[in-house]
Amino acid sequence: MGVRRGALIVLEGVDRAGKTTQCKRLVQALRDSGKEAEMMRFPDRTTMIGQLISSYLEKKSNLEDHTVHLLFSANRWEQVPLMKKKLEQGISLVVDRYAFSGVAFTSAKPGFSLEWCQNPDVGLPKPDLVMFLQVNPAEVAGRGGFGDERYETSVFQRAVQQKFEQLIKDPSVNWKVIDAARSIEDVHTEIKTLSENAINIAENQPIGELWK
Ligand code: NYM
Repeated sequence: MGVRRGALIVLEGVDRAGKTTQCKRLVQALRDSGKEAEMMRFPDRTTMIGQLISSYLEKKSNLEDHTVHLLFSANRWEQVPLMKKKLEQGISLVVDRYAFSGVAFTSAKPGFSLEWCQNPDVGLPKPDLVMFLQVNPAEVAGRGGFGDERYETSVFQRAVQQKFEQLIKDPSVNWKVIDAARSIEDVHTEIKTLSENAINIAENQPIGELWK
């Protein structure tokens, strides 16, 4: 038998929910227990498409709303060959944001349906597990203020939160809602347990296609 594939594990949530901290902790914990794991993040600001996105987020340039949505999607698609290669080599990928952020952020703008926003990402490698780090704005107020990037206002983040709540209802995706208002350690323990289970199950399954 060939190598057992790695699992595609995604962390999602509004800004300041603790995704990046938890992704790093999870990769370290998986490695400590002898599993191969790597972190990825979207947007990946290092590519040419990623640089266009980064300049938009930093408000150094303006892009039309549909256009930037498609760039975020293209920024995922350009990593697909590498993602598949790593998964097939048995490396689990821990991903900080994925297509769900793409849909939640664009559909929070006026005039965008969930369906239109999902379409460009249909067929991406399907995550084996998507953990939604749930916080309410009052609970994270003590985590420091928003930065200066686009979308970093409490009004917009509330709209994004509502869109995530709609996406979580989709039973074709393996969503787990995590209470991220707890301590970093408690949240980590739950995420680690869920991820280890997902890795064990994914080993024997083909990589799925998202929203297809
Ligand atoms: N974002 C992220 C989108 O609008 N669409 C997407 O597809 C993705 C992946 O980019 N506010 C938004 C959410 C964030 C911003 O993310 C940058 P980060 O994790 O702060 O670098």
